[in-house]
Formats: sequence, structure tokens, C-alpha cells
Amino acid sequence: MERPSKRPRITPQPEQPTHTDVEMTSTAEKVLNTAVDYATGANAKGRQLSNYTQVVESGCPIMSYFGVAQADTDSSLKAGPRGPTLLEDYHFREKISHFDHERIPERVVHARGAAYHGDFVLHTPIPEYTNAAVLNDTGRRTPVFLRFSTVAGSRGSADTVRDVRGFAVRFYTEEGNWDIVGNNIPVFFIQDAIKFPDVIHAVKPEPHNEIPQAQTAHDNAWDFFSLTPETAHMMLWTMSDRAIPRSYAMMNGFGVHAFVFVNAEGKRSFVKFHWKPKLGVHSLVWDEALKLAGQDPDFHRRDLYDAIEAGNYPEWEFGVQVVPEENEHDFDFDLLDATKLIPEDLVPVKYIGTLTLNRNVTEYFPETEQVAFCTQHIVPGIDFSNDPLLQGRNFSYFDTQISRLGGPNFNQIPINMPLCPVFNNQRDAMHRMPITKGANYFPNRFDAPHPVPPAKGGFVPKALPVHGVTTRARGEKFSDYLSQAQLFYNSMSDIEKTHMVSAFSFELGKVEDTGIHKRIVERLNEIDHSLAAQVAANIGQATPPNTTKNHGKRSAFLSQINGKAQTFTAQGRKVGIFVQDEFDTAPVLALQLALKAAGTLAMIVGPRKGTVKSGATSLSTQFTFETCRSTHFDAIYVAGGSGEAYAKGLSSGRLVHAVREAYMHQKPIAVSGSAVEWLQRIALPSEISPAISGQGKVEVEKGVVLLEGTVESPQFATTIIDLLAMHRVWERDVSQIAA
Ligand code: HDD
Repeated sequence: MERPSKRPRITPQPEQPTHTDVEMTSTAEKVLNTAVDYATGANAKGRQLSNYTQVVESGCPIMSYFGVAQADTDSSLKAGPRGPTLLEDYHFREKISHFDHERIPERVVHARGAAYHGDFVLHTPIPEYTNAAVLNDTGRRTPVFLRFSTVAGSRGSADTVRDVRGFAVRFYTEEGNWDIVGNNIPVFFIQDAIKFPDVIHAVKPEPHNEIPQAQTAHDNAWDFFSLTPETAHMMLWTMSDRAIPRSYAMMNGFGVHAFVFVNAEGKRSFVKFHWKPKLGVHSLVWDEALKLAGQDPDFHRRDLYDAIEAGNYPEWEFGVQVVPEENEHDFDFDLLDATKLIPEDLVPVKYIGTLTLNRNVTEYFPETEQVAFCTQHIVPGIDFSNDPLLQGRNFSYFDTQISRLGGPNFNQIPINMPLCPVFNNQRDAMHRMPITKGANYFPNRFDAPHPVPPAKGGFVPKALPVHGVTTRARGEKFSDYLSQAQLFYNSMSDIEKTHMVSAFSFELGKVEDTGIHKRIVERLNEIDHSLAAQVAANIGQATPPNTTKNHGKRSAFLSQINGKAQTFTAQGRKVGIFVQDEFDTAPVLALQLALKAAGTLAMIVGPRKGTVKSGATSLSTQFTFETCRSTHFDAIYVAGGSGEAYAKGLSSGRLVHAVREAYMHQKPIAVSGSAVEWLQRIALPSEISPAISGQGKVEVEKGVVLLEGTVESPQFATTIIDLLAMHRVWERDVSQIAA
């Protein structure tokens, strides 16, 4: 029989032996040396994964799982063309049976997510705090895998819902995998892991009808918040703009807990981990987030996927906030309480390295879905604190992977394997992959595998004194639920406070039980009277008495609008350039170039898919007037053009709506040439009244940039770029406008 010409290939990389290629070594030194050899740079994980990557090429045959090529995959084997299907059809059975079992349980929380490969490069070693090699060796390029997620929604839910975002980073270090399983908010709802099932059951859809999807705007969530005072601080963060990020690349990441650093002398410090985005921390506005959930449910995952494909690699600075062990009790909050942050005003963040995401996954399921982050994955030099939330997580993550990924061998799935070969005496169980030659117990007469002394890199748990009488209690300072909630609220700018009042009013507006309304207003009144009074008015509750004892303190670092840590740049933003045939080429082409130079994405929107022409110039359209809305962009530019058809096209309802909607969402809007008159007469007739004089003159009012005439003007581009960098035109009052 003739063999099929091409068979699926597995592409092994010679320098990357698989488990089965690795001979069991006889000494611990040899094992560790082998591990180091494997991590030879940025793409070490990529090379390792390529051992398991199947390349399906043109001409590949369809085969059964046992390797036999199949002649027909379209019709099942039947007794006659109209006869019943025969049990003998192994190809049918294999195909259907595999399909029947394609789904695995989605993550019980953080089900909706997207992950990206990249690397971490240290620029500032910190031997004074830790002997973790990855935080001391500036010569390394450590592969990382970062999964972003929402918490409450199912795997198919929308990206832009109001929720905390997961920020789970895995470093594939030479000493093993280190996972920082964090969020984009630096504090958590609860203090003790034993409350986790309660908070999650409350925020997930109501059990009787599984409504609503991916949101806390329902009775059970607010019932729980109103009855659980420790949620106060995090509740404010989730009602702030942090919970509707503009992009994954425009979010902070936080390890949340105090972890422990141990240096070479064994000295311990507490440490909080921070990720600061190079593009700044920016958010959607709520109306935009709501609309995008329908217009493009994949808005965030697409945004980052596209950026990486285009070579616009997102970056974060990695920072540590370190508190020496002897200063543990210097604060009016407990470092072990995950509902508290360490204000940067008290302990500055020291930035020590850069994480860059530079590669999309090859296939979603084996990588993004099967990655199994575990808080207990730490490397020598890093350890756990006694934070009761962290202690509980250290059990939960390992445990959940067993049911999610079908047994204790989930660490042998390629995305979960460390760079080094793994030797231990664990054997068997579902889906065991390596074929191991040698001993499976210790001690054994072959001296392998055997424990590694600390001097050679063996992990030793921290030597913390433990004392006390067993009790189901919490640290004394854990009971101050209000100070940091007030600190956060006081630190917000007026705009951010207004957004928070709206967010509370939206969420509570969806709650039916007025008893919950009453309790929440009482809770808010403990934090800030003005906040409580405004929310009460919007949800039909009486204004509470002014009994708030707000300490009035502020942090200079917490606001997204005027916080000290903020970055303002036009990089990574998107501008929709609306054009039709016979558009004015000079200003359009000049703006395109200027935006590119600023690292901003210019996307052409035209009346049709394909190209838009003007004279000898033609532009390909990324979107049509029908396939996008203003919500897809950070700013829009409607170009002018010549001819009657152009004028007619301008009065399309889509364009008028795009401008009005962008105006309401406080985005920069630019128009030129014939579109200036159109803007003033039709799109935004009464909102602006700029005085324009002279060819090429640029006028700006409330973030609306007008360029008269058809000649380019460098000032036009710089004005738009400056406005983009500020993110929104906050001074534009839109409180009375509906889009
Ligand atoms: Fe968790 C997933 C973050 C508390 C139990 N968590 C999960 C993910 C992130 C976080 C980012 C998704 C990981 C991924 O992308 O695969 N979780 C946090 C943070 C917490 C936190 C920042 C508080 C500081 N989590 C927490 C507690 C428990 C869990 C207290 C249980 C006691 N978390 C889980 C879990 C998940 C999870 C059930 C679901 C899927 C998974 O682990 O792999 O084990």
C-alpha cells in the first residue's frame, strides 16, 4: 500500500531534550547543572514547547489516533446508503467520542482569560533582600507566561465587564517555576481563605436562574458586601475605574499579599510585588464598557493579541515594596491582612526589572486553558508570609488543578513544565507522561534522586518562629476595615469620585431588596458621608445622618488621573480615521505618519471593506462604518473631502453617531476640511463654536480639534497626540448629554 506523502510532524529541537531523552543523573549537582543548561535565553520556553508542537501542513492526511490514514471522514459507515450506522465504524466512534469529551471544567473563578508569552529581564539586583537568582542575575532573560482574566464571568463572557482583572505571571526560572498569581487591584475582598467560597458564591450569578452573567449588579453580591465589613476597601476599588480597564496593557498588576524575601544570610523581609505598565493605567468609561461588551466581547484579548502581532510589545516594570522583618509592626495595619495595601507614601516601590510580552500562544487550549498557576510555586529566596488568605490559596490552587486538569500529573502538561527536567519519586496516576528509568523511592542504593543541600540550591522553608494557642481568630488590626477604604476614596479626583457614585448607583439600581440598599448606604456612610448621601439619593434611600469619621488622609499615588505613579503617553492608543473616496490626502497621510511615530495605531474606517481612493492614493480599510463604533478607538478623526458624494456620505447616521458618542465618552475628536462645517452644522451643532480663520489653522475647544482647509499642519497632529496622551478630555462636561 502506498503511504501518504506527508504525515503530521512533531518538530523536535535537538538542544531541548524531552523528559524521555534525559538520562537520570546520579548526583544532585548533575541534575542542577542540567537544569541550568536548559535555560539558555529568552525563548527557552518557546523551544521547549516546540518539542510538543504539531505542525499541520498542506497535504497532511487525516489519521486515526492509532496512526492509520482514513479515506473518508464525511460519511459514517452504514448498512446501505440509507441504512443504520454500524458500530464497526471505529473512525466515527473515535471522532465523536473525542468530541464528546472536548470540554474540561472551566476555572471556578477567572474562567475568562487570555495569556501571552514574554520575558523578564532584571536591571537592578537586590541581594540585600533575596538570594533568588532570578532577582540577582541581570544577564538572564527569563521566559514568562502571563494570563489576564476577569473573575466572575464564564469562559465565554465579555472582556469589558466591571470586575477585578486577574494578573497571573509565571516565571520559568532556571531554579524552577515561580508564579505570582495576582490581580490588577492591590487588595482583596476578604481576609481569610475560608471565606472565599462565600464571596464567590455571592458574586457569581444567582443560583436559581443563573442571572446575571459576569457582574456583581445583583442582590446576592450586595447582600454579602453589606453584611461583610471587611469587603469595604476592595468594594470601593471595584466601583472605581480600575474595574473597567482600557487594555490589559494599561493595568497595574499586584501580588496582593505580603510575601517573604530571604537573603543569603537568612535575613527575612516582607515584600509586596508590583507591576507598572509602561502605557500608564487607563480605563474605559462605563457607557463604553457596557456597549463594548456587546460590540466586541473580545475587546481586551484582541487588543493585546493585535498589539503583539504588530510588534508593539507591552511592557511592565516589576517593583518590590520591602519591609524588613523587624519593622513588621510599624504600621497601623497588619502586613498579613490582604485587605490592606502598603501606601507608597510610606514605603516606596523599588523597580528592578522589565517584563515584555512578545509572543501570542500557538493554540489557546493547550497553553492558556491548561496553564495551572499555583501560589505555592516559589523558588529559593522567596517564601510565604502567614497571611491567612495566602496560606489557604497555597492549598486551593493545587487542589483545583486536580479536578480541572484531570489528576495530579498536570505539571507534566508542556505549558506547566519547568525548563529543567524534573526528578522525584512521584509515579503513575492519570496521564503520566515521562517514562522514567531508575529508582522511585528514597533512600535508595543508587543515590538518585536525592535531596539537595541549601548551598547547592535546595529549597529550605523560612525559619519563622510559630507560637500561639490554636484559635479561629484574626490579628487585632485586621478589624480596622475603614481607614484604607477612606484613604482610597479621599485620594480620588472629583471625576473619579463621580464615576464611583455612578457605579454604585448602577449596581445597586439592579438590586431589588431595599434592605440591602439600606445596609449598603450605612456601610458607605461609615466610609464617607458625601458618597453615601449621593448614592442614597440615586437609589431612593433617605440621606443617612452625618456620623462619618473620615480621617481625611490621602495618598498621592492612588488616583489614575492625578496620582504620582501615572504615566501619560499616546503610545498604544487607537485612532479611527474616517474617510471616503476623494478624501483630502494631505492631512490624512500626514496624521497617519505622525501617529505611527508616536506609537499610536491609526485605523482606517471607510464606507466599505477593501480600499478607499483619492486621486492616486488608496488606503485599505481596517473597519467599515458598519463594523465598528467609536468605542473601538481612543480618538476619532473625520477627514474632509471633495465632491457632493463626500458631503452626502458625511451625513450618514453612523458618522454622526460616532462623533456624538466619542464626544460623550470624552475622547479627542478631530475634523478637517469639509468635515469642519459638517461637524458644526450637523454632528455637534450646539456644543462648540470655534472661531476659525485662515488656511491650515488648528483650533481646539473641549478636545475637538479643527483643521480648516486641505493642507496638512504639524500642529494638527501634535494637538491630537497631546490630547491622546491625557487619555480623556476630562474638562468636557458631558453630564447632560446622552450618546
Ligand atoms: Fe484565586 C484562580 C488571583 C484569592 C482560589 N486566582 C485565580 C486566578 C487569579 C487569582 C489571577 C487565575 C489564574 C489563571 O489565570 O489561571 N485569587 C487571586 C488573588 C487572590 C485570590 C489575587 C487574593 C489575593 N483564590 C483566592 C482564594 C482562593 C482562590 C482565597 C481559595 C481559597 N483562584 C482560586 C482557584 C483558582 C483561582 C479556585 C481557579 C482556577 C485556578 O485557581 O487555577 O484555585
